Amino acid sequence: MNQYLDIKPEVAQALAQGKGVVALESTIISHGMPYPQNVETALAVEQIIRDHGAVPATIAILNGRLKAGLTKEEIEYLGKQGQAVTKASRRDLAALVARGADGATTVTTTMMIAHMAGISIFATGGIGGVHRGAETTMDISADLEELAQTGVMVVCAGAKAILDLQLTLEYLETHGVPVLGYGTEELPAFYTRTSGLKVDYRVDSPEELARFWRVQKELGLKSGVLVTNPIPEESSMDAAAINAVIDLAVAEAQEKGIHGKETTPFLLAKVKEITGGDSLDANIQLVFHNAKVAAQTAVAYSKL
Ligand code: PSU
Ligand code: MN
Repeated sequence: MNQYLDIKPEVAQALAQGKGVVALESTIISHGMPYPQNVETALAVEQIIRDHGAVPATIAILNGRLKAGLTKEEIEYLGKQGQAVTKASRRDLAALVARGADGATTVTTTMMIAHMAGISIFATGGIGGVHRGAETTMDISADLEELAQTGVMVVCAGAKAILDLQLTLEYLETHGVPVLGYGTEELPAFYTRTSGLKVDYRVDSPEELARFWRVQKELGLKSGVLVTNPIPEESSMDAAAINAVIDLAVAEAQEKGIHGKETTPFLLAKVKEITGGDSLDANIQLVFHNAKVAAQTAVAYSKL
């Protein structure tokens, strides 16, 4: 057992009994949504996972401890802190632990801590990827590297078009990360159900996802798997409208010379600022949908 890791008793018990457990990230709470919707969403997501027979484990770093499973109060704390909490990627982990500091975990660090705890299925909203213009900026999210090397299944709604989705798929292909479409052959683009790009394989049920995951593990493949689950039709946004907003946000980030770890939070905040409540609502609904699919898959996986 990792000496820096605390597994919440409820989560530890579920793991010991071979029950389905679903990991959840905390950057989506601190940096992804405003208070109090962030806390309400995080708690509702945990409830959805329970309603589908699995146990949620929201992941973060608190007082230098790697936490697999948070209390309601801890989720509330992170939500209120918001952007004041360090956005913790792989390179931040040792520094935060050594200093006894707090960190909100991205997809990368959530995968790392989930894997340490023995949790292999994780639900979120969108992942990081290859940014537009990465051929000169070299801005590629550490999330892709983590998918290449850490055996966790990540259920998301694809990635936002703040990224170059085609290059993101190329990168995942190079690193041998399977990209699955849940009930679709097309890569969803977070706010919209389609992107015009194809996923590697279409999968139509939690049982099929669970079998795929079981075989990936039994083959000794160490990488993760990306499951892309389209936003529910009734919550999806108009592609032309949202893409116009994203173009504006990307242009402003370039003008202002935003770079490094600030880029993604800047773009997300800009899109939210321009679109107001609509994009937030879509964001919440797609996370709920991903939580449901991940919980069903975790339960199916626990029965194999
Ligand atoms: N994309 C979103 N919402 C998010 C993030 C990305 O649509 O909340 C967050 C996730 O935590 C993701 C991180 O892991 O941003 C990626 O940041 P970067 O691009 O700096 O690697
Ligand atoms: Mn980056």
